Amino acid sequence: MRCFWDARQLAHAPELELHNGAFVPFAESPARAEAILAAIGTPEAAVDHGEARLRAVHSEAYLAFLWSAHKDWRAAGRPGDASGYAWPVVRRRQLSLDRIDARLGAYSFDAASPIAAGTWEGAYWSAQTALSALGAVLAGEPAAFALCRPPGHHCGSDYLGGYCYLNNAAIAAEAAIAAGRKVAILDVDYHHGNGTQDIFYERGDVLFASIHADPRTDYPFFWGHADETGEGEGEGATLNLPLARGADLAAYLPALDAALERIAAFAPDLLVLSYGADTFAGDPISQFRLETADYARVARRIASLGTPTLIAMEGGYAVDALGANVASFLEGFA
Ligand code: OKP
Ligand code: ZN
Repeated sequence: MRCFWDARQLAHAPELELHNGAFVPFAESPARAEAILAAIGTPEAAVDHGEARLRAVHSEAYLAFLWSAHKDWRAAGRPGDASGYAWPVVRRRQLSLDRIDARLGAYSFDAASPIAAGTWEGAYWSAQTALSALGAVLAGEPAAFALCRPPGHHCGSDYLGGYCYLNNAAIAAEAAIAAGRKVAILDVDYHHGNGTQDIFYERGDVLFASIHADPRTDYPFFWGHADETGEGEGEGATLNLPLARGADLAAYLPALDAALERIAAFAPDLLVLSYGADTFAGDPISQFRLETADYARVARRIASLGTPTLIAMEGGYAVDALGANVASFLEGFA
């Protein structure tokens, strides 16, 4: 399978994550990409498709914020990575505030996504990697893999969160729609893809289906519940299939079949797959029990749809097993 990647994605290298009052190493590390690269062989370099493709999903104001946030942080005399601490949860409204702390609050929904010096560059090329792999699928490949990192599925049109800054899957989906394709998105990361869901929530022309840990127990908590089915023209075009912690392949496959059945009924001519390997039994921040060999079976079932597919990398934090898990998935798909 053709694989895409750009070394500039490594520029995003946040240092630490504050969690439960203690500093812990940042889980979404450049080492994740290195581990995948070591397992899949030499990928093709991403091609720059420009910033206009980003603006099809993200607001101008959000992109301007993301571009300058770390510089603004430093200009304010602050050390390390930029990270917010105050959020407008109550009566959120449009205010044009200058203070970097206010802007971090306005454009984030959690504190899990620090903005480092190279965050814009890394996120920009992660999105370009998704667009480049999409290009291969639009040109006739049955499937292509985008080694996106940082991931994207928690990020909405005007907010970051969950290690995500630009929504790679949504950006690729919009580009595919612009190329005349009917698009479905399947998200199989352990965590619900709340940003992707939000972007397409009122759209009937894009199906969003997701299998993930029940948000009653797991991040992102506030979205991904089974009763979220879309709104307005999008009513019925969102499908959430939350599973209890501890799910193994036997518990996973019925949900996968339900998602695939819905996708087949929607009859897309292009599938964007948000693939996270954090459903792995050994993942340090997740609680499902898929094994390395299971990814080949999951991938084979998804491939059996026969729909041209862009596979975009999302999470997966067991770095020692990550390469093998991704390779198993890609081999199963092919
Ligand atoms: C990103 B992706 C656990 C903290 C969890 C955020 C998780 C983001 C996951 N110690 N914080 O969906 O893999
Ligand atoms: Zn995840």
